[in-house]
Amino acid sequence: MPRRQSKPTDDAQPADGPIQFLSPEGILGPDSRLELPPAIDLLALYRDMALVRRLDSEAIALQRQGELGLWPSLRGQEAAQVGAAYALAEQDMVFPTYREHGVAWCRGLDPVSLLGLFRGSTLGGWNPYERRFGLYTLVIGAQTLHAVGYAMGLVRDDVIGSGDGTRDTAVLVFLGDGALSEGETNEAFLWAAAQNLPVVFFCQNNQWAISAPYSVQSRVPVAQRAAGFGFPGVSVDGNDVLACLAATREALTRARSGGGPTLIEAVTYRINAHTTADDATRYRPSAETDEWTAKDPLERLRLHLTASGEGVVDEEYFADIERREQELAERLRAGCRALPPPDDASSFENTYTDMPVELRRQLAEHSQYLAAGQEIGAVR
Ligand SMILES: Cc1ncc(C[n+]2csc(CCOP(=O)(O)OP(=O)(O)O)c2C)c(N)n1
Repeated sequence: MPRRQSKPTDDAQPADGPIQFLSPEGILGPDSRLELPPAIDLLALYRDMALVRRLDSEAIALQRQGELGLWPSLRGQEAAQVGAAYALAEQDMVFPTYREHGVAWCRGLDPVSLLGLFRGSTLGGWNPYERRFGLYTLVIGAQTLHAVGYAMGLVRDDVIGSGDGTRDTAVLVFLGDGALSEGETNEAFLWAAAQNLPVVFFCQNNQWAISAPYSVQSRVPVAQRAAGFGFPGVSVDGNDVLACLAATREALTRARSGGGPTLIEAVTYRINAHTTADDATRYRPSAETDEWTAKDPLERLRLHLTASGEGVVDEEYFADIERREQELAERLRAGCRALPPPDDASSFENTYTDMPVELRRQLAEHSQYLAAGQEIGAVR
């Protein structure tokens, strides 16, 4: 049977396109559908997007040098991630995929710890409770159910709806457009709606699930799916850090106050290949990439900061960012090479609370095997 190449139907498109405050030309304007929160620190947003971009390019370089096995690049998605992260309260809990390096950065994770999984030196890399940022999930869609389960816990702990901004808690879970085709994600949506859970689903629609475009996965735009489950869906320009921040802040505020779930679609683009192991030129037209490169999230904020005439940035500001980027790059290079080798037993030990007899036997066998290998190595 031929594969159906259906496009989302025209009448299913949002009337005015995704919510946008900051145009690709760097022009800031209102959007009647959403309030722009006051007192947003534009300089901090730009600084973090720039540092996250450098983190990403440095990790790619480390992969090319053989220091990492793989790296999923976030280039092009900095505004979506930094904007969403700036909307979080300290007590909120985040469930990421494997590409949320920008959110991790804003949550204050040690950036070197992001490299461990991709170097093969750890199965996780950080304590999810220290920064309230879960471990990376490679199983597409799995984290949506983890998030919903966690949100059920928040309801039972009675930490929503009190009106106390330092106590009420929400969950922010990240997913890609491809994850919408997983059963888990649809179960998570259904359950979040049925239980009115304090969870915000933040979908970065970067247009591609490896080589599968969104158009072959769905007949309706991402944000419209929420209506079928019975909660709000909103589409924002994912390359506009302000739209991402404002929409996520509104959704998280509603969730914390007991207003239930929201699906945010951040319309963006994955500029690089899916991972460093993938060749995007095999399936993606370069004109499409060029078109999205012109909508770059950093460039539009830079244009705004330099052309607004407000005198908010001078050369020293950019020089300072450049200095910080260099420091970060050195820290990543040295930190990556210093990561300890993997603990041989950890994949056995971290599977069950009480290790079953059979697994214990397998661990003993594995340890013997490794010990024998080390002896051979010693003889040589
Ligand atoms: C359950 C499951 N099925 C398939 C895969 C293989 N896989 C890895 S990434 C990916 C595409 C994911 O696309 P999307 O959800 O849009 O996220 P993106 O990588 O674009 O951020 C697939 C199918 C997987 N990791 N897990």
